[in-house]
Amino acid sequence: MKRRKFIKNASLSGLGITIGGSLKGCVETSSDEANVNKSKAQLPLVVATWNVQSATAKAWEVLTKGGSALDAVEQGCRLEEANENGQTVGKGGLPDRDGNVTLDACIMNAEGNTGSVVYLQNITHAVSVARKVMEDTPHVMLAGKGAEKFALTKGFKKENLLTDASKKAWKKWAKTSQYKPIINIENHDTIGMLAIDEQGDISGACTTSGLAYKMNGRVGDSPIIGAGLFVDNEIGGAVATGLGEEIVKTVGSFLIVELMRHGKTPQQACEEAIKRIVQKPNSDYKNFQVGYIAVNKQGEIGAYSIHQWFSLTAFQNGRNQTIQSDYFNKNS
Ligand code: SD4
Repeated sequence: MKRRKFIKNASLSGLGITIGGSLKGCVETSSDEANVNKSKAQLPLVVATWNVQSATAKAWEVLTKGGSALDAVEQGCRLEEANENGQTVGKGGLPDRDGNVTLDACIMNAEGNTGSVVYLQNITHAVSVARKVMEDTPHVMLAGKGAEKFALTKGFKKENLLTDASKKAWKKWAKTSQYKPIINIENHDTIGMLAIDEQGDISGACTTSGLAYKMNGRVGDSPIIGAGLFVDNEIGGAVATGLGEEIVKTVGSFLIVELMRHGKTPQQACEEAIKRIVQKPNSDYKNFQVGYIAVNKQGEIGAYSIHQWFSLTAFQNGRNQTIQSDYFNKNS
């Protein structure tokens, strides 16, 4: 006879994060099923920064059709890049202070290969250009005009990425031109995504238009391997969002993967990486946001940010859920 018991979704309950309403329910399962869950059932999985359920659904579709983690993260990120309403990624991204939309993106596969583009203009799907850099060139990073030229030779379409809405926002900002590189704490669409496929292989991707109204030429963490993204297929992966300068200075994603290598859970590793930022002498952390998500090879997920309102979306065990991350600055 089946012994019925109620368990919480193991990996999400292990997060130590504030679980949103939709996650409060329990999963009904038999003990046999529960045992399967322990060893295997967390795979495949996809997890991404912010509330990007359409993107995680796309990646999940790829994974459940037997697709690779690499294809899943690329396809998931492309969805956000094409979404003109998202103003920190791809088409519709807010421009730099001179009105140029410039994209940063990277991708990393289970073999430890990587490709990235920085300061890419006029091409919506920066993540796919990054993949082409990885697969079709002997290099890991292409920048600016060179990256654009390369993309055009690979058949990418040249497009104006500055939408009317973003142009209007930029014109409004330009009236005062106050440059405060302060990340909007509550809501973002810069997407960092990690996936583990049915084979257990891990890949990740990250794509963004960077800080709104940044200095012309500024590049953030998102295309920098080790900062915005890092994957080690033996251990796990991590991705970052928030104020890129702080992520670069602490090599955050690499740090998280190394901490997991040395025995930390994804949650503990994300918390340690955030502490490295906030505990620096004279850290101005009260005025900026950084958030990390991580997965390990066992399919456990972690997430942590400096301030409240960082969210992550996880598609696992057939459920696509956005949850608030736990955070450091609880007294603010
Ligand atoms: C950057 N980390 O360029 C990116 C910005 C970001 O949500 O994550 N925005 O610094």
